Amino acid sequence: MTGTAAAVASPVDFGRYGDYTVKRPATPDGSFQRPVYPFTGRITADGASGYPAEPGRYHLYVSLACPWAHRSVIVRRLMGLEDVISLSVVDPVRDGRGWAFRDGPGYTPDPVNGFTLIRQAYDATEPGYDGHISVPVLWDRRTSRIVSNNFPDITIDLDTQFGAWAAPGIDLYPPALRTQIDELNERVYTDVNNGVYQCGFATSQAAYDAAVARLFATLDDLDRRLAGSPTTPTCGPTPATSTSSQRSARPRTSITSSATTSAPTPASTRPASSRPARCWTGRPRTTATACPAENARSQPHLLRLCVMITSVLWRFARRKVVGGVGCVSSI
Ligand SMILES: N[C@@H](CCC(=O)N[C@@H](CS)C(=O)NCC(=O)O)C(=O)O
Repeated sequence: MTGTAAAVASPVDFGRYGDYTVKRPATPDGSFQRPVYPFTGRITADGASGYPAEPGRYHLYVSLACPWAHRSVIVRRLMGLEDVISLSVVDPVRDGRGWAFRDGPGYTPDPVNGFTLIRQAYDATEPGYDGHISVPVLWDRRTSRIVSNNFPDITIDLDTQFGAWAAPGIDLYPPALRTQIDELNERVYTDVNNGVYQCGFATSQAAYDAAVARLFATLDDLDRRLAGSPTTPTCGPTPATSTSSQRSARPRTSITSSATTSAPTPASTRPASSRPARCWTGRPRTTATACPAENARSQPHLLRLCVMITSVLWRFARRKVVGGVGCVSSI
C-alpha cells in the first residue's frame, strides 16, 4: 500500500448493519455451545506441517478487546518475536459486519492485505465461509490464507517452534511441565475463557446458575494458586465445599428478570440509563460492545466477570515475568 490512503471499513453503523451477534445453536438445556472453529493449521520448526517457522512470513490479527487474542499478543512479546511475526489490531467495536480495520487509538488499517473486514481473510481462505469470524487470526503471507484461528495452538506454536529467533533462555512450555500445563490450560479454557461465554449466552436460569458457580469456583481456585498457597488441587474439579462461604457472600444474579424468558436482550436494546457510559474497552459506549457478557441482561454482574478474567490473565502473565514460576501457556 503505497501512495494512496489505506483502505478502512466505513464507520461502525449499528442502524445499517445491526449488532454483532455470535451465532450459536439452540441447545435443549439453554447452555452455550461453542462452535467448532475450522482453521487449525500448525507451524513447525521443520516445516513438516506445511507451515515452516520463518521470520517475516506470518501475521497476527488481534483485537485488544479480546481476551482470547491477548495471550498470543503476550506470548509473542515475551518470546521476543515482535520482529519475527508482525501484528495488527482491529477496531474493538463491532457492528454486524464483525471485526473491522479502521484508524483509531491503538488500531490501524490492515498493513498486510489492505482488507477492511477480518471476514475477508476468512473468505480468502475458504471462499463462501459463513462460520464465525473470530480473532486471533494467524495469517500466512506466503500462501495468502489463514493458518489458524485457534488461540491455544497459536500460543503453543509461538512458544515452541520459533526457538531460532526467540529471546534466549525463555521457555514458556518446558517439557517437564507440559502435562500440568495442558491440564491447567484445559481447565482455564473450559471454565474461565469459555466459562464467561457460558454465563453470558445461557438462555435458561439453570444453565446460567451452573455456569456462574463453575466460573467463580475456578477463579477462587486460581486465586489461591496465584497466592502461592494452593489448598485445593490446581487441576481437576474444585471440591464443592472449598469456597462456599465466599460464593454465598456474592450477589446472585438472575439471567433474566423472569426465569421463563428464554432469550438474552441485546445490549443495544437495554435502557441507556442501565448501562455504564463506557464499555470495558474504555471506549465511550455507542450501542454495543465487544464484550459477549454484555449480551445478557445480567450485564453489570457479567461486566465485572470480564474485568476479573482479564485481570486474572494479566496476573498469570505477570507471575511468569516477575516470579518465573508459572507458564504463560497456562493463561
Ligand atoms: N476460536 C477462537 C475463539 C476466540 C474468540 O471467541 N474470539 C472472540 C472475541 S473475544 C470472537 O472473535 N468471537 C466472534 C465469534 O465467535 O463469532 C480461538 O479459540 O482462538
